Amino acid sequence: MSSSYTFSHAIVRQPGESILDGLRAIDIGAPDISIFRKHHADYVAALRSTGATVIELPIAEDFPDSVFVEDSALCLPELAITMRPGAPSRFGESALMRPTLESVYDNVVDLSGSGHVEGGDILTTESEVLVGLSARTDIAGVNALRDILTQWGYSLRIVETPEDILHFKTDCSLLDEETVLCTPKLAATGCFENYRVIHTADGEQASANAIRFNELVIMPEGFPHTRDALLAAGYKVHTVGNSEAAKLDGGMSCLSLRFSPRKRNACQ
Ligand code: CIR
Repeated sequence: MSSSYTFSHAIVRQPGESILDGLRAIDIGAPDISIFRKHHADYVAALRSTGATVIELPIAEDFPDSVFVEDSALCLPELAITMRPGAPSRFGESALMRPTLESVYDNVVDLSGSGHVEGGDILTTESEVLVGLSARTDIAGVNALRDILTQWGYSLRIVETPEDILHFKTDCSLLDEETVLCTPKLAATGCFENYRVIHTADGEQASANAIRFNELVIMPEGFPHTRDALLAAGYKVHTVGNSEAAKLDGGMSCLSLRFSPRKRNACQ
């Protein structure tokens, strides 16, 4: 079993009206909430279609970006680690997520210290945990995360998130044990030298934020050349609209926490 892309569970949170106040690098217009909700429902249906249990959390209007649940925690089979988001408006999202993690995990650990890490900067593969330093993830946070991961037998490798990119995983996704989907720009940093790399097609860099979730590669709609490359490589591809989340720099990975907890009775 490949624990890096085979999952029994996912956690998502429904988007609220306050998503209009969500963070964004460049303002390209307000997200349309009803379209966002439709896309979100399609995303949840795609996760569920693989047989996974999807825990849908209620709207949290106090946290405009809380639909992007991935940034609040790192979920591994043995434990969940709550993050310390680098964006001040998102800091409280980890405490908000904690009770749900406790309901499915025996071990929930908080990232300690004064550093910051957001889940979007973490790519867990079969052999290592890659963490990209970014405007949201700093070295103090990464060192605190390394301390925890080492205790649990994981190896952490620090990588580079290109400067104008929000998160490491904005530009890459794991496809299987040895393969990643990646923008040429991120691949050029050399971080995936030991992996097989499928590049996003020219002009389709925004398709890099996809997820491998059980048998599916779930990717954003509107990137036909990258989609064709994935189909040609033998992946089962499912596309979901992402136009509204993209206005807030969000993509497929940001919208869920994905995991298979080793817990006595992990079901909801
Ligand atoms: C933010 O800037 O924090 C949100 N608007 C988008 C977060 C996207 N999350 C992710 O890439 N993991």
